[in-house]
Amino acid sequence: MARILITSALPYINGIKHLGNLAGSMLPADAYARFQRARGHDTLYICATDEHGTPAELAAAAAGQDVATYCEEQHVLQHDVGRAFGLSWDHFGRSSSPQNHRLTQHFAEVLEAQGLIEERVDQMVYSIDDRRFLPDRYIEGTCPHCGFEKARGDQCDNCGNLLDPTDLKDPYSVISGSRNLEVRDTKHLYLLQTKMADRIRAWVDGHPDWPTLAKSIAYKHLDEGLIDRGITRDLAWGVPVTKDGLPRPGMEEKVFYVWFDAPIEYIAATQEWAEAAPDRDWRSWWRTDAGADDVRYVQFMGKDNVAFHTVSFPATILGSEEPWKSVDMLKAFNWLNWYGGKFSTSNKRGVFMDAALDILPPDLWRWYLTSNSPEGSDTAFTWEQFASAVNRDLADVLGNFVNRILKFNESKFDGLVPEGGEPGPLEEKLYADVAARLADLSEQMDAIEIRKSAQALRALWVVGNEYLQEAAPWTAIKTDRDRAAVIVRTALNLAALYARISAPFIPFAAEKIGEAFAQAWPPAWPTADVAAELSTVPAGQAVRAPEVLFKKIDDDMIAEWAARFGGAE
Ligand code: B3M
Ligand code: ZN
Repeated sequence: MARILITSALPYINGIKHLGNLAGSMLPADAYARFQRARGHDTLYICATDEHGTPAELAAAAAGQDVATYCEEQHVLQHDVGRAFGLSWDHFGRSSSPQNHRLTQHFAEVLEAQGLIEERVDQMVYSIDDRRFLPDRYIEGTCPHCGFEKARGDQCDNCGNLLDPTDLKDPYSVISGSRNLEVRDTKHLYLLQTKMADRIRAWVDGHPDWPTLAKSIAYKHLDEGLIDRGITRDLAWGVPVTKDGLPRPGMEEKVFYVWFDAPIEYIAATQEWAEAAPDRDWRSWWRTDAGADDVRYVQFMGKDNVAFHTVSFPATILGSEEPWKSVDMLKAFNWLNWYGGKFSTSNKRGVFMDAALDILPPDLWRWYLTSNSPEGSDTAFTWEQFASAVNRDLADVLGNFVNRILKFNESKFDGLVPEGGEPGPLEEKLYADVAARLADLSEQMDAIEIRKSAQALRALWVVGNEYLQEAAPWTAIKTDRDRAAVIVRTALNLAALYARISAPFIPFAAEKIGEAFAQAWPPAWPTADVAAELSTVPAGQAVRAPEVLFKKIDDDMIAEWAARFGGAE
């Protein structure tokens, strides 16, 4: 039994996330976690809301709430909608937790002791009209690298370069639009990443098995040369800056930069998880001096978060010289776009997690978003593709197979798994087909190839339909009841197997199918002995067809949703 630690990028607190966020981090992480648990591995899937920074403060102000109350409410909303999507987090924490405050302050103090943090008098952009220093994200301007005119103070979304706000040309305040900005002196802490460049490169070199997307982003930043990063901000909401456990003189009004504390929350959230029950040990997951050496740590994130996880966060943990576990496999995703443009909260473009569940069950979205995972390149959501994934894969292939065999069994064998007969050549061929495709599915899941895994799963569903078509129990029943019994028994067992192997992707429908066959739940992943796996539902057992598993999507529904959510223009 292996131990597998999984984290997905922490959803930011300012509102329910859209389907693109889900597709590029939490959903694939969940499918992977479910798969590894089914295989019997000791699996811990940790996520949390990322709650600090200016966007949280401003969103709270816009909602007319104080920021702590706002975050508390939004955390519950995100938690609940995530659960409703079937996200099987072992813990969904909060970066504003006391654990994260303590750990963030600990890292800063240790890094300073290692000579990797220093105080610098900094020039920060002050907005005279807004009467405040402007944090990175609230300054936009022209990117010095590529000329993009809406580059943010922390990063250019066009060329991906990390930025400092003072790098921007022709900057303006995002809050007021004012260009009445001036640069003022203010003292901040800097993380000396320049001193860490060689170590971080050596560490990245040690991970040749990362997907190209993750490696190329990491090396791009290393090749361009790391810069020292300011890790404090002039804000009230966040982790206060300390020295020796007390407010740091001269920095009483400052907090750590949200990107400094957010990844630390992966660890702190594990502490939150551990503190909720006596038999849980966070150290064995995160400290290599306490057993974490044999943990395989897998991170899931969108490509815009890769730099922070391959440069900034490693600088924090490696720089501490303490025995922390670092990531083994970094799975990065491209964008899921909305009809070629971006999802946009402010312009109400695209579908958000809560609205998605208002109109359709979670499995339909889960299937579309995994079978069309933005892995190799950006992917565009369209209602037509979505309907096709639902209708052709779920309804016509899986749903049809399960429904057909259960209904046939009800009408011909009174809903009891039929007895009699011996498997023949068609069954032998089926075992071989299923074994080969099951091996493929397991291999793709292990490799975290989400699209290929979905394809392999679909191929397994197709095998069942082909088997039924060829074996034709409706013909056999007229002349040879024993032969019909073998076919029906085999097909029923195949449906039960589908429940088990489909659970990582479509856990709700899978469980419904599993219930029809009284399968132990959550299910164990099948072994390679397919003949044995296809005789676990014994003759004589009563099985009952579930309600319609997947309702089809028709053109009227698409027209209605296209009007409601925007789309092709
Ligand atoms: N919250 C994602 C974002 O808002 C960010 C991920 C943090 S992972 C430690 O872009
Ligand atoms: Zn740029």
